[in-house]
Amino acid sequence: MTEILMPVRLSDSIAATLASRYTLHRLWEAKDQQTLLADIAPRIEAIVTAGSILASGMSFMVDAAFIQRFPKLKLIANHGVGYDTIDAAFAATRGIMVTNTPDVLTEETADTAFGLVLNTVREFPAAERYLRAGQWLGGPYRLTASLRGNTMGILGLGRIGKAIAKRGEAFGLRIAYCGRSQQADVDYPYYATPQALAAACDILVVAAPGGVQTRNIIDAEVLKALGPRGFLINIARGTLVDEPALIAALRDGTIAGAGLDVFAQEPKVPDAFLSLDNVVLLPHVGSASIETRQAMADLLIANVDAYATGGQLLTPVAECMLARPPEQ
Ligand code: 8YV
Repeated sequence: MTEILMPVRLSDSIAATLASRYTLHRLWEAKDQQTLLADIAPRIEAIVTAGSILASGMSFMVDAAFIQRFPKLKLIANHGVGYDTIDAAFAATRGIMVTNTPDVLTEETADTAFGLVLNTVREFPAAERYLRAGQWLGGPYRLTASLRGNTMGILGLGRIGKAIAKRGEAFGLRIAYCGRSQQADVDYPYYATPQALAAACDILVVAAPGGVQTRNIIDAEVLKALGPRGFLINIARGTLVDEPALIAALRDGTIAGAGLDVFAQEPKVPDAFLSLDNVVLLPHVGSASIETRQAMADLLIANVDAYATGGQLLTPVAECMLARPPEQ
């Protein structure tokens, strides 16, 4: 029977389904993880993991050194669209396929992004705190910025970025974007750098993949370009934002506010954010609805089943598509 390693805890129903079909090893439960790994590594054919951990805390890196411990490894199935914790390029060179869960979470994540936009610009969470604290009795909540007529800059105009853009248009925002390259079939104005995009927009939404290539690309210079009436929204990965620079920019008014669903070291959130009023903070709930998480789980399991039955993987990541030998 196919042996699968689950290094981190995913939902209990994912583990139960996999355990009913395969031999599943739950690494996070082992008292001595190294001994378990040494024992099972020669037999493991698939690793099932997640970019950001649902229940057990810190991220688990499926890097080159880890991958090399498994001589029979053929599949790394990721729960989530972002797979920055997996060295997919290295896996591809070894003929190991990596799958993720795109599309099924696009609309949910875009909804979350737009919820953050509204909450950040119109200050709804702060206004609610004001009401609950009984302060309304002393006078109305202060007036906020408005959405309409502003420009929303999207860093990373992929599937999720485009779904956010669609929502932005419905709310009367102009859209602009920045990405690795200009897209021929997209009419929105394109900016070649995050700084140029920040200078041209009022609300900068980060929707690009994490990983070494995008680490800290939202730095002090980008925040300065966004300016004192600008807002930063991040629903991608915390690693794209230089957090100390963002904290400084929120403190000294370099930007007006921020809405964050993701952080550099989840689930740890820098204390400085908690004491700031001009930032809205969410605990990485971008895709976290019952329906969407079920769809993600179904797709993850379908990829594992496809591998185990010799079928075609549903959603291999780009690195593996390129490395795949031509079809016979
Ligand atoms: C999940 C995500 O929180 O898809 C992603 O990349 O960040 C989220 O949908 C995460 O992957 C949970 O496993």
